Amino acid sequence: MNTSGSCLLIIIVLTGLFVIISIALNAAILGIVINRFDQLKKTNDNQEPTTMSTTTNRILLNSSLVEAIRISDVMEHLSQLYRIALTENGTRAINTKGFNRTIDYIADYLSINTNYYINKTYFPIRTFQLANNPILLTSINGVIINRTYSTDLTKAEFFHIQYSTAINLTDFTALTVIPNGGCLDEDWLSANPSPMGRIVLAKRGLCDFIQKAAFATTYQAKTLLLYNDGASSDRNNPIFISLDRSNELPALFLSFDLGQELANAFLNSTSNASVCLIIDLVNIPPFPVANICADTPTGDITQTIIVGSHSDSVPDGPGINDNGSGSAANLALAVALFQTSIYTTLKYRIRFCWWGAEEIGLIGSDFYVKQAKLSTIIGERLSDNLVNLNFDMLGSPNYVFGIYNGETITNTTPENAIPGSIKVTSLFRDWFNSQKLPWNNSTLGSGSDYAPFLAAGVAAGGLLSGASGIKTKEQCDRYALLLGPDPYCTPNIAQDPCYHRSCDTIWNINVFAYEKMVKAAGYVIESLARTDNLKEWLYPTQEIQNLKSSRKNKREYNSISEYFGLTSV
Ligand SMILES: *[C@@H]1O[C@H](CO)[C@@H](O)[C@H](O)[C@H]1NC(C)=O
Ligand SMILES: *[C@@H]1O[C@H](CO)[C@@H](O)[C@H](O)[C@H]1NC(C)=O
Ligand SMILES: *[C@@H]1O[C@H](CO)[C@@H](O)[C@H](O)[C@H]1NC(C)=O
Ligand SMILES: *[C@@H]1O[C@H](CO)[C@@H](O)[C@H](O)[C@H]1NC(C)=O
Ligand SMILES: *[C@@H]1O[C@H](CO)[C@@H](O)[C@H](O)[C@H]1NC(C)=O
Ligand SMILES: *[C@@H]1O[C@H](CO)[C@@H](O)[C@H](O)[C@H]1NC(C)=O
Ligand SMILES: *[C@@H]1O[C@H](CO)[C@@H](O)[C@H](O)[C@H]1NC(C)=O
Ligand SMILES: *[C@@H]1O[C@H](CO)[C@@H](O)[C@H](O)[C@H]1NC(C)=O
Ligand SMILES: *[C@@H]1O[C@H](CO)[C@@H](O)[C@H](O)[C@H]1NC(C)=O
Ligand SMILES: *[C@@H]1O[C@H](CO)[C@@H](O)[C@H](O)[C@H]1NC(C)=O
Ligand SMILES: CC(=O)N[C@H]1CO[C@H](CO)[C@@H](O)[C@@H]1O
Ligand SMILES: [Zn+2]
Repeated sequence: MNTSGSCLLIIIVLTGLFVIISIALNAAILGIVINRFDQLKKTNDNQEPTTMSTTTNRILLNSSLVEAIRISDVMEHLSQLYRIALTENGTRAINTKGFNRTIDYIADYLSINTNYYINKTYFPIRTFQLANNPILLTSINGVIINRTYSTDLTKAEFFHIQYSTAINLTDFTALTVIPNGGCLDEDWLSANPSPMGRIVLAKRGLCDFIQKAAFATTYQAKTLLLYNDGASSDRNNPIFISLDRSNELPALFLSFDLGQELANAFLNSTSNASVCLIIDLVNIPPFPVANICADTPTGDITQTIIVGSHSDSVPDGPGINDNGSGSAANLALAVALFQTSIYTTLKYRIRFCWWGAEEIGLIGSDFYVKQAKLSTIIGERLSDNLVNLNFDMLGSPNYVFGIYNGETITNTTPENAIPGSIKVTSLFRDWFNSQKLPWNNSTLGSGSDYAPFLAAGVAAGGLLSGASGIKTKEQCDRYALLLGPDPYCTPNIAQDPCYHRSCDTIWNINVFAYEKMVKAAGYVIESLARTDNLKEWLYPTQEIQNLKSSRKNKREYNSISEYFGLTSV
């Protein structure tokens, strides 16, 4: 008997059934969701575009990419992402099979349907978990004290620091106090004895903790003890801080009193201060996460337009609007650009990227920017990246047509990035105005993968249809002026009530809004790519010079958390 033969038959039948069911499911989902919003597509042609601030007036009326992009293709990709989440325990979060299958789907689809260069880059993600409470013993003039660790920081003499590494130092080891808080090389060079191999003690202030840790690493300290500065009554207790995920030093945070006691003992030539400590962590090996980028094979590799979205969801849900909607749009745009051969006529390289691990802190895009800063390979250097467009959530059910506003860039952003970001903002506004569509400003802050680019001085822009922000009555009314009454516009609830929840499914997409957003994205990509001297347009030397002289000089940021100031000074 040929069991393998009958088994094969069953597999064929089952596969066939699955394909039929899949197609039917897709069609049903598409049909229902599209129908639901069809009735809303009644743009009033007599309506004048509202006076919504300045634009570039540079409309590319025959944008081929806008014409080529099909919302049905975008929805098909979104259905595939939803199906992946359904079969993988309802999530596409990093370190799950749902995430791996998401990036495989994107990479496979691109390699079958385009001739783009596809690059999957893995990077490790560290997690941090204490196995036991840390222990800190101090010895001052031979008096040994077991210091108090407590999650009640008003009682604690010291506290752990997130992303500290583990250490088991059971011999008393001498201290070196770093003068002036350790924010400059000269502080570390003048410290005596030299910090190398010793436990260093640095006071809060003058620069942020991540910078102090970076110096401690550079000067090869064994462990970093930070302590509060007592500058006011709320600066006595230890505080909870986080270092970079890439931090390689053991570190603890001490109260002002304890830090002061150790520092005084160190500075007193007749006395002696040393410590021993144990930081015991759960040993979770770093797990790999990937970014995928796909490059058009033509176009100047030293002038690249980066079109990004993130590929992961939160653990709690399938992440179809957040941020599957950005990923699916990005994929459909990439393939449409290829299939129409538009890419061959563009002067610049377009690089489509799907960043991993956005949801836990923009890790994938930050990794990309860090690598670019280090790279000397032509085409991979930071300077080869002209602009970043970010498409995160595009189909929020109670949507706004949100355009990242270059004027809202944080004042920690290097000046280089500012004029270009404002121009990109205008391009998006041009499109919405020309289509007689309303739009809203959205903050270009720290919420998504554009942030590492901005922090590195690369111009950025993009779209956001709304997350937990509330849609106002005024907004509904204002949108209705241009779009006609919308029965789905619900005032006083979130723009995406399913944001970061399990109900962020294929039903959570407003297809009408989604289509407009995807077309706006297509318009801006093509418009930028057809700009004659894009570099000069985005980085006008004189304007940047003027900005520089009018603002106080901004420094380079070593990490995204430093840029955001997550680690207070
Ligand atoms: C349409 O776009 C093409 C390609 O950019 C351009 O050469 C042509 O002049 C444009 N036509 C019109 C009518 O704008
Ligand atoms: C599925 O998710 C539930 C709840 O989030 C979790 O407890 C369970 O371990 C997950 N199962 C798998 C196979 O990942
Ligand atoms: C995802 O893929 C990576 C790389 O192939 C692999 O190391 C990892 O174990 C996979 N994760 C899961 C949860 O399957
Ligand atoms: C792939 O990306 C990595 C990281 O950005 C880069 O180092 C490498 O050169 C890229 N490879 C190709 C073939 O582009
Ligand atoms: C210090 O205190 C901790 C917690 O109270 C305790 O677990 C540890 O054994 C003590 N160590 C010494 C050397 O006394
Ligand atoms: C620390 O090292 C000592 C011996 O050097 C060992 O007895 C102890 O179990 C270690 N503790 C931890 C938490 O690893
Ligand atoms: C300080 O410690 C060193 C070694 O730990 C020791 O030799 C020295 O006598 C101590 N000095 C005082 C004043 O306790
Ligand atoms: C320095 O330490 C010695 C020995 O512990 C102590 O007697 C003296 O008061 C200390 N001096 C100062 C200025 O704290
Ligand atoms: C959004 O834009 C509309 C104009 O379309 C304006 O009336 C409304 O105040 C804006 N809402 C917010 C929250 O900015
Ligand atoms: C968007 O913000 C700009 C200022 O940056 C303002 O001039 C404009 O009126 C705002 N537009 C809307 C629709 O809120
Ligand atoms: C831009 C946006 O809102 N999208 C969400 C996608 O995921 C990131 C992480 O949650 C959120 O911060 C963004 O808000
Ligand atoms: Zn999210």
